[in-house]
Amino acid sequence: MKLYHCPQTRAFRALWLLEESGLDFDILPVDIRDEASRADATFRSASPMGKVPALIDGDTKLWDSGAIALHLVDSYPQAGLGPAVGEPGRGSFVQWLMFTNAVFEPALMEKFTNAAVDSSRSGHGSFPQMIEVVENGLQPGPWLMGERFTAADVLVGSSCHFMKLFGAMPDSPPIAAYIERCQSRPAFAAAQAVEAKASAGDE
Ligand SMILES: N[C@@H](CCC(=O)N[C@@H](CS)C(=O)NCC(=O)O)C(=O)O
Repeated sequence: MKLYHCPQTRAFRALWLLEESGLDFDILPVDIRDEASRADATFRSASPMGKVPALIDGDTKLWDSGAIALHLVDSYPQAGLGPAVGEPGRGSFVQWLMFTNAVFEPALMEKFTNAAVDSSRSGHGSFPQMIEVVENGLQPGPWLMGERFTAADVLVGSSCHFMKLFGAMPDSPPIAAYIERCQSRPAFAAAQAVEAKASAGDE
């Protein structure tokens, strides 16, 4: 597998997930802050919107972190990234897997832009609603799927981590503790080490 990656972007999620999986992968660096790099034809054939992360797995090209997560869970069950089709908890897992890109991120954007939303019309509801749902989802915890850490925690956990990093964190002890649990995972640290090397131009 090959991962198009750029440090300090949403590509971190895919990197963390691959580190959790134990699967082999190579990194293809792309600088999304540089138009020439973003316009590269080979990159664009893997990522039509010129965004990262993008993953190439054989003939399959994926260019959204949620899609990448679902693909890894289903194609590599041995990696144990989430319940397989037919296993208990699969439905609830898929719900959480979709939550980041469908609800969390649009709600965070609402917060960043101070946009006034009609929560009954916006698909994501509102920022406070989103936070409440995450807090409830973490009961009883420690992870969204209870005792089992899954790819859904990589997506939601990385969004919580970025929310804190960008100063949009509400006063939420359960989410603060969840971020700390995510950050203490060896795969999270491994992904951060890769990002640090990449930022130093050594990817
Ligand atoms: N829904 C996508 C969003 C990816 C995305 O927006 N990535 C940003 C970096 S955080 C990007 O590549 N932006 C480059 C651009 O659009 O110019 C995912 O989660 O994979």
